Amino acid sequence: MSRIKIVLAAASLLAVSATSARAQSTPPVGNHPGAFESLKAYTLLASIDRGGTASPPIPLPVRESWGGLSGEQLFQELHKALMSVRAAPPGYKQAKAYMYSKADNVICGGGPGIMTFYSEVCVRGSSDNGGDYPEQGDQNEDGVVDSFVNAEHIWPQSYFKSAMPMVSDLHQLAPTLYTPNSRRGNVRFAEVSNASYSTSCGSKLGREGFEPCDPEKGNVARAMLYFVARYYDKNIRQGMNYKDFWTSRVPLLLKWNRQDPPDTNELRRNDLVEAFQGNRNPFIDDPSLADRIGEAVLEAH
Ligand SMILES: [Ca+2]
Ligand SMILES: [Ca+2]
Repeated sequence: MSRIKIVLAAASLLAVSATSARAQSTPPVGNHPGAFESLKAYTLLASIDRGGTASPPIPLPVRESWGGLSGEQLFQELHKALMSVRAAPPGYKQAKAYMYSKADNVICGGGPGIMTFYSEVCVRGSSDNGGDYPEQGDQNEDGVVDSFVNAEHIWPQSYFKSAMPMVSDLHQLAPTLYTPNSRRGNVRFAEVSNASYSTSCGSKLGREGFEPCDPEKGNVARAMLYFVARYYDKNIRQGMNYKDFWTSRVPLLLKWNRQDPPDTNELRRNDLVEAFQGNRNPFIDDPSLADRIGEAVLEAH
């Protein structure tokens, strides 16, 4: 489908659904024809809602539909598409500044702020420096009053020795209060039965690993899927047990991807990250891609 057709399709959906969209909380997803246009329409509505005023829509680049592909072939097509981005990726400092002030800056608590990952509490501010976002009291009820927000690498940076471009890839970064970030450390994701540490939204650390709270489970899964699809042939397994950290986790991540589909914030963020670093996370655009690649193929990477 041409760019013009996509824009027109999104615009007509906007016109048709504008009056009813606010009543709906979940965007339509799936691999039926037109799913992508529907997602884009919701994304545009989200940016209008959150900004308070209607801003001109970002021009929509041509997208691949990946129609008909599955398994290893689909995985490799995604890999190729994700690797063809700008020659000079943004540096880590720039990426964090953009994340705090733009990609993850939303209207929360009555003004601009960051909805912190692993806690789901709003820390007010609009600065590009994580040090300017102190927790107000113990907002996330983890027993610590944190004085700043920093960047969580969902695929821990120690496993790729903080190398570029992985370290600054915003599709796998998230703004977190300092303590939940350090408690997650570099442990694997898991379902936790007895928590030794927890936050108010239900993120937990335990013997099994680290469990993000329910509204973040799909976000974590799609960030992990993106990371492996893009970087599986890079040096991302240093000093770790890959079977323990990735292979054994694939069924759980696929479940989390289905359980928590992309919401308007995640769609909005995908657009903003693309505007900054030049590529999207296709697992957010089409959540059916993960199951179409399938457990066995993902485990083999
Ligand atoms: Ca706290
Ligand atoms: Ca979510």
